[in-house]
Amino acid sequence: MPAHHEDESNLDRRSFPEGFIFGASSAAYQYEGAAKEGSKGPGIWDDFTHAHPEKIADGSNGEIAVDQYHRFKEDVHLMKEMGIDAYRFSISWPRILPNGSLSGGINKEGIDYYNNLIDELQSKGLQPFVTLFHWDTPRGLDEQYGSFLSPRIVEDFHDYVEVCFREFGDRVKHWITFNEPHVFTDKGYASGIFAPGRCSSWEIGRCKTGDSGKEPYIVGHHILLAHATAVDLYRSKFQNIQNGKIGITLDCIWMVPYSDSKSNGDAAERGLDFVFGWFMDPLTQGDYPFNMRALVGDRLPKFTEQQSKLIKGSFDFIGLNYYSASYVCSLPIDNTVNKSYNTDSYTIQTASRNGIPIGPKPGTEWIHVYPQGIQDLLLYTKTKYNNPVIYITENGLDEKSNENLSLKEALKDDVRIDYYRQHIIHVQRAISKGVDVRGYFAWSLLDNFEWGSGYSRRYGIYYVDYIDGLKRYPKSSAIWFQRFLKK
Ligand code: BGP
Repeated sequence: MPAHHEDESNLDRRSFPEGFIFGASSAAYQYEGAAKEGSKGPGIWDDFTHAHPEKIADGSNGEIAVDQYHRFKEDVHLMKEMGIDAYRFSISWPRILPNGSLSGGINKEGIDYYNNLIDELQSKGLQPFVTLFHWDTPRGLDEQYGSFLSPRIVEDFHDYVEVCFREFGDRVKHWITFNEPHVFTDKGYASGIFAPGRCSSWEIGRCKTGDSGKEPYIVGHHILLAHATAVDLYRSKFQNIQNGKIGITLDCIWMVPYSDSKSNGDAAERGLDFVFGWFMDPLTQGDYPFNMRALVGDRLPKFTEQQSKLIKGSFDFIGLNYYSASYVCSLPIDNTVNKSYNTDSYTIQTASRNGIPIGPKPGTEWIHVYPQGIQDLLLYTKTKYNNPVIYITENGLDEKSNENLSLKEALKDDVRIDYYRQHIIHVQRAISKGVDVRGYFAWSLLDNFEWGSGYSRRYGIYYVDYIDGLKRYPKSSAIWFQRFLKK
């Protein structure tokens, strides 16, 4: 029987069930660099950062990032030093299939890179948790048919993941098909602030290329179909032999009704449906949430009976990325507003109530610290979605990059320690209330390229010196994790 200590002073890994995994997370475009090396093909983030430097806070890109492509051995060494059990990284689709589909050939150098990384992890006793898609769509597929806007993406994703299962599945026992389809679709196809930067002209991204009222739902639909097809392939051809598990990572901030009124309570439910239920409902029940079907109407694609069957139950585990929480208010239905994913739920989020923030904001942009939210989201998922196996695949806090700080000052991240400690306690409480959480991954191992903010914000447990040769240094949080994990 695992011991469940409620007392924080006893907090260490022994407070968690045996076999519980602690790890750190990353993503290919944010870490690897070597964007034009190793015969990698171009991806939409390579294009977007070059075409729209104004959309990245410091005008930078991930061309070099933190150069994990060349430094993975050193980084695996840091993971070992920190004492984690697992590393979550993503495979860059255009590094495996340079033009996105099998017709362009399989890139042997890409296969070699991930083989070497996986072998290095294994030789140090670390488990790889592999995300197959963390937002870097191959340019070739975008050019050919609009990538995720077309159902043709399903077949190309199928072919790509088959290569991955075949090449790496003997050692990879946890696969994640997609990272955060909600953020990818919302920011890439509704507000247009992330690649591929599509939106209607009135949206914040001010693009004229897309349709913020339709495209996010089409993209979300094709992601679900691609996901379910990948899971079906894994289950029918690989799982018996390779004995791994497969799931998907979803994001959700926790949503607290602004007041006790029924309308704000309903608004919080709707808010959760539009972010989380959008994917969780099809995955568990085979169709979109009622709220979405009612409010989006004909703009929401429909599943055929066969598709619905394929999607329902297409996961062994759910990955959850949790960072923060928000108050939610109801907005009156207004048929004169421009139709957009961003207005369809008739809710508005606000970080404070009567001038009091929902939680402190020690980081830079949007993270209000609300650790109770991770527990609430876990309990909500257990109750509403029939107690799935869950991994927390991301949780973390950023700080502003400040080149005026001395290295010693920059390494002192007590605020991050506090964040991790409080969230880990709430994960533990959720477990003691019966939520089937099997692991916790911190975002992020290293400071890295952040999608909209470049190198101006730092999420790392290890500091990266961008001025002096990308040297890595342990922050106080690395030492804290080390003690927590080794105690
Ligand atoms: C998640 C992504 C990560 C990482 C993190 C920090 O949405 O999966 O890749 O970027 O968020 O996000 P942000 O820069 O929005 O604070």
